[in-house]
Amino acid sequence: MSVRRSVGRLLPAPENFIPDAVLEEISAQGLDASRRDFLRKSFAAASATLAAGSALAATDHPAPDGDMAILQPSAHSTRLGHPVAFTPYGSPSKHEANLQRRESPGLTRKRESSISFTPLQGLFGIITPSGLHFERHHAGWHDIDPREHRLMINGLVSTAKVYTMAELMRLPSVSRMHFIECGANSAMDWGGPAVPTVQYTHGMLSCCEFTGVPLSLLLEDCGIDKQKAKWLLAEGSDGASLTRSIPIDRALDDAIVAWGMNGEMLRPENGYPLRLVVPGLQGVCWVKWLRRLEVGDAPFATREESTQYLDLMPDGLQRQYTVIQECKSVITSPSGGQRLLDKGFYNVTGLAWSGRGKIARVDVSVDGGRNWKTARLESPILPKCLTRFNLDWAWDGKPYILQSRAIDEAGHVQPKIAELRAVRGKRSVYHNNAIQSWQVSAAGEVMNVQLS
Ligand SMILES: Nc1nc2c(c(=O)[nH]1)N[C@H]1C(S)=C(S)[C@@H](COP(=O)(O)O)O[C@H]1N2
Ligand SMILES: [Mo]
Repeated sequence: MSVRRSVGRLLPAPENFIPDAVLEEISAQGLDASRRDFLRKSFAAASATLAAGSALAATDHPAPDGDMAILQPSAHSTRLGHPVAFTPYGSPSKHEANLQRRESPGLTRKRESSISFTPLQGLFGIITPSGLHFERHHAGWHDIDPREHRLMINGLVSTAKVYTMAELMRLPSVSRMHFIECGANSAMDWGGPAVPTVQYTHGMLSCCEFTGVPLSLLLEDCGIDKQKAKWLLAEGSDGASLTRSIPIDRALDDAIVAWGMNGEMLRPENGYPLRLVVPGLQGVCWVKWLRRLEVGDAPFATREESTQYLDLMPDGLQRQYTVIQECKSVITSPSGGQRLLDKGFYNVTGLAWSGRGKIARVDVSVDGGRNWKTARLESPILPKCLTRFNLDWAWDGKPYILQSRAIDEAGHVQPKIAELRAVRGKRSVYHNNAIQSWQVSAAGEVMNVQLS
């Protein structure tokens, strides 16, 4: 088995396995032998309990050598804290400042036509906090006045209509959790491992609860011609006038014309005040700052589907209109750029998703795909939504290669990178849903690698 490592060319500050503040504390305590010992012993205890069948019990163990400092009141427990509504709109703790959307250096020439990646390595569960949702703009973002925003529906309908935001928000709404993944997610790794962390390998991926009116309701309201309608054009009101053709069966299924994200109005970067939510379809179809929908009988062959977002096949032909994001998963921790602090228990955790429905199973391998164990899927398990998986693991200090492999309810199995390249070649850009490999060295360092 030959292994290609990431060159680490784009290495940012290391994305640590545990929050920075805690890590700093551990290194600050480096000379404090009793504290260091406590950490060691609790990790060792955790791995011992793991062998006995219960991995979690170890967290209740008191510090074996005693840590008397905890019995002294700390400064903040002897005085008043900040008043309520001190920050009328709350922000994360100052100790979490390292958890950020980040740009990949050198990826694009202009920041208005660029990408910022979600820090998947630092998130729990399945929901992406709104401020950490990845961003992909073709011509920058605007903060549009909702009172002036309009949505037009025209084309193969009996009555073309223009809706104000107030009119849309009076209609019966739905709220659903879905992932959004840019078709170019993991693109940098097509030719070989290129970027160091999961933020860059998989961070064009987010998952939120979206609220809005079902698109089918609006199309019915305008009297869609169901005989002739085959495609829908969605147009954004940014400088890119981004337009994309959506197959009508997808549009009439679970698509939402959305104003809400994670319980509040969309963030401006993500399309405020209105965006199209097309579950399971690649990100470019989720048109932001949505201003127009046109019903047609053929695809519209816009820029974003005739010169961009094409799959270059090994025979040199371009494949068009591949919209569905196929079954995929990734271990988010331990992941590239992190370091295992010591031998003992680790919760191997990650995310799985499929544009075709629910996740049925996730397998995890620690030996580069020779042996697989079925991971625990945590609830909720929803269609076209991220699913969190976990697997108990006791690290014995030897080198390993960690992988996850997702299977969806339609029976699709996430492919190996070699299998994907055999069909799609090495020069593709979009729709890389290959199994990700993270190499753990004997020193505990985790690196992006590919197996051939
Ligand atoms: N109007 C408009 N809509 C757009 C884009 C854009 O640049 N303009 N980018 C698209 C692309 S390529 C992706 S991946 C998603 C990204 O959505 P996000 O920025 O909310 O993550 O929006 C899509 N919708
Ligand atoms: Mo995208």
